[in-house]
Amino acid sequence: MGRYQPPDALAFPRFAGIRTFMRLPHVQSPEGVDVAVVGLPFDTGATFRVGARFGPEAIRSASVLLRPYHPFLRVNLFEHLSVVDAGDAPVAPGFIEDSLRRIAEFLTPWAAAGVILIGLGGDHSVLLGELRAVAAAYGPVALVQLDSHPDTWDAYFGHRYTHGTVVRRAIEEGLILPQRSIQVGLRGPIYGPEDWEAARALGLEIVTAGEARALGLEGTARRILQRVGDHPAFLSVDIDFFDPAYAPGTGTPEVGGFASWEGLTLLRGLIGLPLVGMDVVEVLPAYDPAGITALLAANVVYEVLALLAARRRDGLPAVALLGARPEGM
Ligand SMILES: [Mn+2]
Repeated sequence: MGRYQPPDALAFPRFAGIRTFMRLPHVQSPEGVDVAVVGLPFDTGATFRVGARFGPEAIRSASVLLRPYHPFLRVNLFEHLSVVDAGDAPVAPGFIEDSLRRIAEFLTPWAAAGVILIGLGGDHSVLLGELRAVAAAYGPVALVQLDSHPDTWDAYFGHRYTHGTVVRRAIEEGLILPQRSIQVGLRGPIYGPEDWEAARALGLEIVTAGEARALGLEGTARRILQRVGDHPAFLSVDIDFFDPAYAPGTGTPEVGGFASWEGLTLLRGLIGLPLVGMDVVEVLPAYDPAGITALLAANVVYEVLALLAARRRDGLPAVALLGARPEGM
């Protein structure tokens, strides 16, 4: 079993204990850790509703319901992985560029130690902080983005750092490789065709929600796996990928999205993806009175932990850090 894992829920019930993610140990050093869950409680990069700063707290609270075995991938998460909750990254509320720097600084030693990062947002702008830390460790990564929006605007009200510009900034900073990256789930009213054309012009592959439905969940998963190949990948799940009927608690909801089971099934299809990090962002508890959005977000993380555990179980190697990889990878 992994060095760090949750307490046995049949000896100490799930509703008891301190609310870390899945009641994992709160550990602040990367030694002996395979995967670290980190809260990113920043939300003033949002262009519409704010309040996602309370997302990590809500996701942690919902996550205690999760159990350790994944019946479809037939894997016990903690038999293969040592997982911790590293707490929250420090942020400066209202000051996005400073917060992104603080997030990157907080995450850098974890990424540099080869720990796989799982970020709990926070609005989508936090992705830039995560990618700075991850790219410093692995070089530019393949971004797999499940989202109803491409987040590739150049500016919003003349400002370059918001949750709607984060992917363009990441490309400009050389943190992701557009030719290995893919965005799935785009839909909804947009300001003009340029909103999506800009993402394609940056070299990203786009699979709109309609195209994903036509491809089917398996076909869409195959497209993602083909696009990434064996390149180190970061998976970013904006909870607005899901239909607001399933995820109402979010900043910029778009109807016509995916059901919970569709998204979870798509994630399961990504088995083998060489992940070095992931996040689930834009969970806004104030608009989530029944807690279903936070519960879904916790289950998204569970699916990814299962993918990581299955990769270990199947004997696939950990993704090598930058200095340890042959050139060109
Ligand atoms: Mn987004």
